[in-house]
Amino acid sequence: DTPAAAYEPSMTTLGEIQVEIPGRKADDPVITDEEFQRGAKIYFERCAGCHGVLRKGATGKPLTPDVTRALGYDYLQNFITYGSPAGMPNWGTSGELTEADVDLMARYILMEPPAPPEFGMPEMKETWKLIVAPEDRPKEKLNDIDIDNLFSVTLRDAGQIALIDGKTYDIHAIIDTGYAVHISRISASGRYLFVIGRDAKIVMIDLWMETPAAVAEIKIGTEARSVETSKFEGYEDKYAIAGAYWPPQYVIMDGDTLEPKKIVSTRGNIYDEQTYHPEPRVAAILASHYKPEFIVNVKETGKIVMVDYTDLKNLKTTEIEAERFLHDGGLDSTHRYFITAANARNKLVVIDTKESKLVAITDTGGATPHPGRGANFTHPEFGPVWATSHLGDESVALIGTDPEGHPDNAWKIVDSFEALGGGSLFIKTHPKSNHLYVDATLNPDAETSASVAVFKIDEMKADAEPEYTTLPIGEWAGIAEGQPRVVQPEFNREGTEIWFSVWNAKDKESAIVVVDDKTLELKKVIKDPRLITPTGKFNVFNTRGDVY
Ligand code: DHE
Repeated sequence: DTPAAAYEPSMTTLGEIQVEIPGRKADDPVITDEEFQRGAKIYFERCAGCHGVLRKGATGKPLTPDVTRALGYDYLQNFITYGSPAGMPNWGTSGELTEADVDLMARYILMEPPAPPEFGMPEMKETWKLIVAPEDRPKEKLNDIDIDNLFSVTLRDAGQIALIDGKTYDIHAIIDTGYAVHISRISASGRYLFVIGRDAKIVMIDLWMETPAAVAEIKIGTEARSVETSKFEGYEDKYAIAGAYWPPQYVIMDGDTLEPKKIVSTRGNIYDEQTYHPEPRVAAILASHYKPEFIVNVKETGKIVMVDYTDLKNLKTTEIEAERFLHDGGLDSTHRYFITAANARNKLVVIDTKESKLVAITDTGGATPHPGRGANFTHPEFGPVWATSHLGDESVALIGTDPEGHPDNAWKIVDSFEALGGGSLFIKTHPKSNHLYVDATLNPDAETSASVAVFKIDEMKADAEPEYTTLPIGEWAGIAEGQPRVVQPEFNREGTEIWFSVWNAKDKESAIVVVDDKTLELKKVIKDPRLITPTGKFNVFNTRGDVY
């Protein structure tokens, strides 16, 4: 029962395709039914995230048959095998796909992409399970876990999360969630944890139970990445929202039960060209602290939609023209401004969540900004800034975020400097920390991808490139086998320790490495056979309060 099983391939175009494939006679079928099914599954699991379900392209290039047939089988087979410096993984030489699968995929993408089915209210209702009704849940917290200092750790390939104690490092629970779990978000009260998998399954976990466990679940599509809950005063824990890659839509659900209330399609016209796009995927979603609104990034059409959740029947949305390929982002330290990356356009977009208006669109000067939620700190000379690192190069860019105190710097890139190398996914600091941490997870060099750069904030200067210390996190983890990558720094509740995932292959040992923020010394290596492929870590307090 894989998510790809939902994809009903359409075989109608097969007879029309003329492509020369080495080793095949002209009248051999290009692909068999069985191969097509397998190709659809591999495409969903490995390729759709970047190239889109309909292969129209986003982070990755378009792969519609007009493009792929012009490139031809040999080119595609080579490209899938060896990858490219622009970010295409080397699926063949890394061993992640066999030679036979590379051959299959090169043939598969010559075909018309199968249009996966829609997923509306009947389908959602069918998958919705209220496991424990609100009236049957605990009336008070039944465990002695310090919930605010709990970490929800994604165990990506196990389809689970681990709840790890921020003080004792004990694993309180391992909970089954969706396929290729992506992120966790926490309700405003801190009681409910929402986890979403790539298969668009959301699992809602009650942290008050004696042993925290799932109380509701639902599937909101066939592919998704984002989930969030209402945070505005008076609406705490009232609604949850999730955004799907397929079908392109967002869904507002009851915050207590996950009952779907309202589905809104994001299909529409691209903001600048004003031409129709059939697959505008929903990327990051944040909850406004200033208004009863959700902030929804719509990737391919380049729009940020402010969704007012006070009246779902007469839904008011404000559609902001931003930039194409919106991906991830976070709030500034005052929580008033939302700063988000239009990654394939090398831009940051700034939204004022108090006025629900565009403030600025700024070029970062780097290639493919990828901030996660970003990092807020006060630069000694530039004042309050928000930082992003980049997937496509080694640079870190700082954008001024204080229009009142430092108007000349506001929404401008005030500084840019080098960290370890390209392939960075996440950057992090904490209001109590003097350190800025930058990973290099996808860097091709094994040592670099297993290390983290740390900058001292109080030593940063306007006219000098800051120096950094390299922490050999992977080495500290003491893992003998595989090529573990270090990913996503996350602080504990007090802001005294920072946690890193050491992300290895599914069948190899992984770990979480905890570093003392003051001394930059190793504090703890958390290892457990159940910690399979840890990626994201979400501290309950920092996540619900947007502390980063
Ligand atoms: Fe993510 C956040 C999409 C690959 C780990 N990822 C996000 C968000 C989006 C997204 C839209 C923002 C959610 C929000 O804030 O509401 N990620 C995608 C992709 O489309 C992409 C590029 C390819 C794919 O097929 O999924 C992708 N992401 C990855 C990974 O390879 C990572 C490292 C491991 C994995 O799980 O697949 C990964 N993504 C994460 C993490 C976050 C995230 C840990 C949350 C960061 C945070 O601090 O909030």
